[in-house]
Amino acid sequence: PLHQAKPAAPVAAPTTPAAVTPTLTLSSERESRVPISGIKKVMVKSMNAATAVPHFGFSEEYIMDKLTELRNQMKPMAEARGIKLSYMPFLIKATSLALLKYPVLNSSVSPDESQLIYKNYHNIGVAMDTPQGLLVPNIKNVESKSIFEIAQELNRLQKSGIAGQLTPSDMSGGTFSLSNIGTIGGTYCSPVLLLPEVCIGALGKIQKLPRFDKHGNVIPQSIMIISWSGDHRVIDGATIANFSNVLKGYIENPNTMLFDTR
Ligand code: CAO
Repeated sequence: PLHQAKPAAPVAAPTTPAAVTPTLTLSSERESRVPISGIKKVMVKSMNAATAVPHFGFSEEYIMDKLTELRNQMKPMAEARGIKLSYMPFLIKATSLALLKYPVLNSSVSPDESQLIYKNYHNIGVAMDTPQGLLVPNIKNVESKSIFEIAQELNRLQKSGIAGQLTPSDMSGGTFSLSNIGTIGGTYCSPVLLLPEVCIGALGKIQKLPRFDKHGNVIPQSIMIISWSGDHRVIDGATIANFSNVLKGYIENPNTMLFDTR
């Protein structure tokens, strides 16, 4: 599950978790109780709120061969500039470009459910597994950032997350979220909305799988599945499917991003 952490104060330095550490031997105590506090308490609240919203699910395969090749080519260049380049910056940019065509996915529903609020900025949240728990800082104004600038910001947020130094500003104002569960493992997922956002995507792990080419031959392809959840009060299946098709175009032919990137 996801939650939008909006703590009033910056996240404190990592605390020693009171949680039970996995061991191969069971404690002699029959049960033990651990308080649900801090970030975990925020998660309880935001996830409870999300259950009030009907979620619509949609999954698609995205062929990653060309993006893998491009990333492999650019990774050393980014490294020479002191930046680690994963797939995420490309996927975040591609998402923003697709959002330009389907802006309703970057909107939110007003609290009284009488209006849709379109956001003319793409603050894309990235779910992070941090020592404090699951946090979702966002990259501000992705629509006007280059892929390199997105990578720089993602590196900064990742380092801050590990150091327990993400700020309220890093974590507030998100308009859309991506969760790369594939870094840990797994293919399909059923992500929970981070209200008031109306769409979230969970990225599965990239796998080499057999698929048919247009001549009917079996070929190996690098495939990633993205599972989307949308707020079905205001987002219909066709909108997510159309958005996904545009995104698929950018991911599967990443050079086409050059046309539309500012
Ligand atoms: N499939 C296969 N490989 C992947 C991958 C995927 N989906 N995503 C990333 N990788 C690769 C990266 O390219 C990188 O490879 P190299 O070492 O060759 O460069 C390596 O895995 C490690 O990537 P990373 O984790 O450092 O960086 P990232 O930008 O891909 O992801 C972040 C950043 C913050 C999203 C990730 O570290 C993380 O925390 N993921 C967990 C998110 C999570 O908990 N989601 C669940 C939310 S719901 O409860």
